[in-house]
Amino acid sequence: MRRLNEATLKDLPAEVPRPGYDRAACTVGIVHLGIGAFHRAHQAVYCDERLAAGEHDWAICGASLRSPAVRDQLAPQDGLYTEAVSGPEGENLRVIGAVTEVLVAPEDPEALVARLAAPETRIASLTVTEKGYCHDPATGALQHDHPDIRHDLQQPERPKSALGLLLAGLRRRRAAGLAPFTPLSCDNLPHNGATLRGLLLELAEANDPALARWIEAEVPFPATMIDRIVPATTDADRDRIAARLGLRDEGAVICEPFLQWVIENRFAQGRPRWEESGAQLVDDVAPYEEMKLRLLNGSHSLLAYLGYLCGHKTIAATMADGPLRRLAQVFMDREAGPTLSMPPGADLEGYKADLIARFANPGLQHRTWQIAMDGSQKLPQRLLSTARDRLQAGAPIDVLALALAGWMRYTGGRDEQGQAIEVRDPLAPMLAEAFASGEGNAAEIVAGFLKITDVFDPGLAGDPRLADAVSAALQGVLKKGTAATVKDTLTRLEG
Ligand code: CS2
Repeated sequence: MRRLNEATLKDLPAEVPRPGYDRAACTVGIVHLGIGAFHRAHQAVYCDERLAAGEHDWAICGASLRSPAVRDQLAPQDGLYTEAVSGPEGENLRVIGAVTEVLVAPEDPEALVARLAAPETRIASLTVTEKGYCHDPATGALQHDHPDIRHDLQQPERPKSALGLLLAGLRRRRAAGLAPFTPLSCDNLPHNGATLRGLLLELAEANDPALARWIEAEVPFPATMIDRIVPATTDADRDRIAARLGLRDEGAVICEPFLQWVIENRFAQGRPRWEESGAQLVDDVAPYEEMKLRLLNGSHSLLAYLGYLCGHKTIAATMADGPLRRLAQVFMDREAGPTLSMPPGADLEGYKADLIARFANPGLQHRTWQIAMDGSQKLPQRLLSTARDRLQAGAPIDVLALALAGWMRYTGGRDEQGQAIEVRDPLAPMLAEAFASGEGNAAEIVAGFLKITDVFDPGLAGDPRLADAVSAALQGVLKKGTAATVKDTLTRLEG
């Protein structure tokens, strides 16, 4: 079957929308680090609309920091790919044209640094996931002993990490007398703009203090809250889409209808008019981000670990399991919701109801295994900050404790049938060791996990209320199994 590309665009079925603008006349204004499915289904969709509206100087150069896979998918397609919006009523396809170039950093770091330093580049955005920041998730400090950071300190002109790449681009702009680009973190981290700023300054301080002073004075780091559920695309998805397009698309992305982007309005050299495509430009992103991290991502992690252990492959299947669906609701109503300082005018009840419906979306095959990945990097902001606030208020944490017990049981590496779990996490060996060394004793296992300072700060780790609640939940999971413990917890909390 022929590939989707500029030459075959005209052969698409008439009902599939496609870029109606002259892509060849567009120039790159944004370099995006981490061109995975999420970026292609989120920021690139907003940019596609702005290009269509005539803002021609905001096309995207996407960069992969590790594998050439996305470049190999998109290069033969001239950067074109399908956004497949999948909901209860079916799937709508649309071809996106905002990505006009894809680079692979490890193949040619110089090409990427040069792109970052080009005068037309005014924004450098990132979706590199939590672990891509090379920081300690519990404290937020830069990991100076991270192999990529060590490399970037020695070879700042041929960087590997996202931080090193941004710094190299900024260094070259400063040397050339150019204004900086605006670094725009689009990852699920608390205070993502300030976090990125702190880490970049720490890295700059280590080998170029004058650059650090320039960044402090000249570079804004707006915070963002990003939201759209975008599961990894499968071969079955690609085959289904090819059958509808009549063209093969190796770069297609599958996503839900929901789309939200809240951005702090602080840019060094302008930005596309994203607000005309539905983005919210605000002065303070923090309440939006907290609401999303604690309710959406917190529930997601809870459902992923407990759902996986109950034998469910996807979040939709987990939501079809009555007690687990109920537990997500109780988690939001009783434990996470009350800790939030809500954004102005937000409707908490409506937001939670929408989340339940979004998780249950039968059009998405979002694997529990995918969300379970990198828990050590995710849980501090998704569950542990909530637990800290609850404990400070003297409030109970039964559901949070059960979610943490599920994570510990999962990262132990065997499911309830004794089958190996492929645990993906930068700390996987440490987590497996904490589980194994407890020798089946819940309190010992929990004590082993609480010693992992990358995840648990000393205040939380030393709070006996946390240790006791998680030990009690884990005891249930180990003795009775996850499904029975979920039911017992609900009975205890709700009668
Ligand atoms: C998910 C997120 O994989 C995960 O950990 O919780 O990717 C989630 O789907 C997005 O943040 C939704 O905006």
